[in-house]
Amino acid sequence: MKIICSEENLSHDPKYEIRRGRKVKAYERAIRTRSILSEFRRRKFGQIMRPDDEEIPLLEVHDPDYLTFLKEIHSKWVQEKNKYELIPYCWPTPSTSNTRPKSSIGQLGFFAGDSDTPIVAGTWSAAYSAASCAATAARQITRHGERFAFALTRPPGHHAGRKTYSGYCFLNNAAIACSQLKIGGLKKIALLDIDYHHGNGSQSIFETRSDVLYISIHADPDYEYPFFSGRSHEVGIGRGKGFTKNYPLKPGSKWKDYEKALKIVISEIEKYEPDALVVSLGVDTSNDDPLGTFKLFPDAYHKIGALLAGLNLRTLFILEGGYAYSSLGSNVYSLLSSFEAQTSCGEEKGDANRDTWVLPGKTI
Ligand code: OKP
Ligand code: ZN
Repeated sequence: MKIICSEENLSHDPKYEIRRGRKVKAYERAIRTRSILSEFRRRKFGQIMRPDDEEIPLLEVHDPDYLTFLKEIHSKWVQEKNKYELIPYCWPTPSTSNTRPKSSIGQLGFFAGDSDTPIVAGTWSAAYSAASCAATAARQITRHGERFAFALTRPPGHHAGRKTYSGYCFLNNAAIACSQLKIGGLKKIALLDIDYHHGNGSQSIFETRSDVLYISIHADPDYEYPFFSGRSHEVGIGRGKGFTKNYPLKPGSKWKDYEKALKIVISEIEKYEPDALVVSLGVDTSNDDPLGTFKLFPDAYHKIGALLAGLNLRTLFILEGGYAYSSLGSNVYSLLSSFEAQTSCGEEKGDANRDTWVLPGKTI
């Protein structure tokens, strides 16, 4: 399997966040990439490649003013003589105006959905490179005859909306992959989100459209982030009605509950008859994840890979969450390797390149 990853992702490595009133180490850190790559290396899994430098369909997914904000906010912050990470603390509410303030600290509240997503000097280049990995992975499918690929994207993307950053996400990598697949000539895409958290950004980007089916299994927003999105009655808007589907599960859900939802979701995808599947792949559903409460054990990821393989669709895996650094790599590996072993989509490619695991230049 082709793995698309850029070392630029390491330049986004925030220090802290607040959890229930306490300052803790940030969860979404560069160590996540190392955890995954070192497991792949150990297993001699996949061929790693850097993103190409072709254009990314950023404007298909994001607002131009938001992109300019993301690109420039850190240098503005430094010009204003600030030294530390950018964390918002004040938001517009339904009873205030929603005018974009001039100062950078004010603008954070204008564009941010939460206070857990610090911006650092390298955030833009990391987010841009992740988006580029997602677009490159899509082109591997539409142009280079690959049947599946894994974009090792960080920062993740599924909480990023058209003009909102939130939940550790800045650019919506999965949505960018969907757009790139469409540019490449595919007509209908199923976007399956199996991260522990609901992909509110992805849903908001696609909820008015019928050419991308957004379907998600996640923790019930009554109890978990993002709290204001992901309920089962959210089914899409206008022409998109029926093309958003949400399967919230109670906190503490076990494999049996998860499997039931996954089987339903898989049959929904079959019914849609998409030209490709994009998987927002979060493994924060793992029993040992510090942010999740689901009780999935390592064998679950093997089973999920096999169930997805049964769809026999061209499939793009985009990394989202997963914060148990010691099991993160092996859970991602289990899912992808079991998918690859069991999909009959792409069989003709065989094992020819199995043993080559090369990253040109610097090793990550
Ligand atoms: C991102 B992804 C409290 C921890 C919760 C928000 C969760 C973001 C999850 N500081 N922060 O979907 O894995
Ligand atoms: Zn998550």
